[in-house]
Amino acid sequence: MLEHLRQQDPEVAAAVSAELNRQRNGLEMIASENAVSESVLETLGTVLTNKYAEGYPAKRYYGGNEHVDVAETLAIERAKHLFGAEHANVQPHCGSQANMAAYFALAEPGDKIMALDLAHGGHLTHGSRVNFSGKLYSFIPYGVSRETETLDLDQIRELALQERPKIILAGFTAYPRSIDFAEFKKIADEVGAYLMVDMAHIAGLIAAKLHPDPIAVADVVTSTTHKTLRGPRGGLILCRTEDRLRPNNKKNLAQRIDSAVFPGIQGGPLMHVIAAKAVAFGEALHSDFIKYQHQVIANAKELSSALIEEGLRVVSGGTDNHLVLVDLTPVGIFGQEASTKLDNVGIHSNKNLIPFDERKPTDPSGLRLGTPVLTTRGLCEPEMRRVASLIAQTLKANNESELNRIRSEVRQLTEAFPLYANLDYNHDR
Ligand code: DSN
Repeated sequence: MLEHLRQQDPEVAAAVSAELNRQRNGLEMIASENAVSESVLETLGTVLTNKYAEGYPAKRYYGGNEHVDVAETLAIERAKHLFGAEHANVQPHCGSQANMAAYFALAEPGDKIMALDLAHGGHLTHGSRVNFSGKLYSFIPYGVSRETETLDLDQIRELALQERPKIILAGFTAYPRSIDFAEFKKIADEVGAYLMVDMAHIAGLIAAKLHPDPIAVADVVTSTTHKTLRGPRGGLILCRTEDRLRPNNKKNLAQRIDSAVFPGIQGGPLMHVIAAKAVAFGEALHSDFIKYQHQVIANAKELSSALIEEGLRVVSGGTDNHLVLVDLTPVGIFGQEASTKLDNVGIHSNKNLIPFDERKPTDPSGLRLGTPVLTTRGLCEPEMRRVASLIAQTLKANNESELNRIRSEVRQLTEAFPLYANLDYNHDR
């Protein structure tokens, strides 16, 4: 494979091949990553990348779109079916653009939006001052309770009553507990706000009906397609057709979302990615996908319990989803050193702020660990215990021979659960 690339551009080919080896030989525990199927990979490398298709199926600005229209319509229909949504826009290039389009459709610059503080598990596009969201809108951050480290819906309600935001945003990047979207909806209704949900991290769990459903209650749901959903890197927006708060608006909600994406933010959609989204949504409609998501959660729970037994503190005492947020303080090490040490033995994670962290984001007190990729490779609960032990040993290790031994145990585990066994980027097939 890659025969043309290897001949024409050996430097790029070498980087691609080295990345395949890195993914194969390491334990990928970044909670927002996954490993797509070979069908998704194949679709990404097709001639659909050549096509300009500004507009939407059957309403394009260029000719020759009859085949990409089929791919985009499949993606839209499968997304709607998978999530029970009235309307789907599959064009956002990424989650940030999905969120930007949702804000543009629901609010005006300067309007108030309530969202979880980044330091408590929110996202950059949920109002960070260095992001477009924080520059264009007036974000009111809410937090988790200091005692339980979980959302305090009473406090959120009080804040909403006081601030009367245009949008209440739920859905987070480092929150290990399930989210009661129906309660958020009650608060939104009480204050006359739109409810927006960013389900990027938990979209796969929602598709498998293993997490409370936001689609039934929210006005707009944004997502990425590459996390637990296990599709290509990209964004997705689901929404109601009608605007329940402003039914007399000239354009309905679905139309406003579509025009916010194109021509509002983006030009030509990435048709190879949209076709790959269709493939991934098709895979997610299969019963195997539900089994996979069950195992993702079971693995995260096992990992969490085993890490606690190893002496680490787990934020909120456990997990309901695919991720575990670890407080490293009990082992006397911080996020930067911990993630570097783990990278060196082949366990990839990310340093993360924990709620009420007194340290800075570049070297916080926590580590975020996720199970989507390991579960895709076939690791189950017994292996989670072994992984937890390897993590704890690495964090406590203080000499190179110990780290070498751990590195070789990681390698044994990755060889027992191969990834992309049929891909060979170094030889012709
Ligand atoms: N950067 C992603 C994450 O890791 O959670 C969110 O966009």
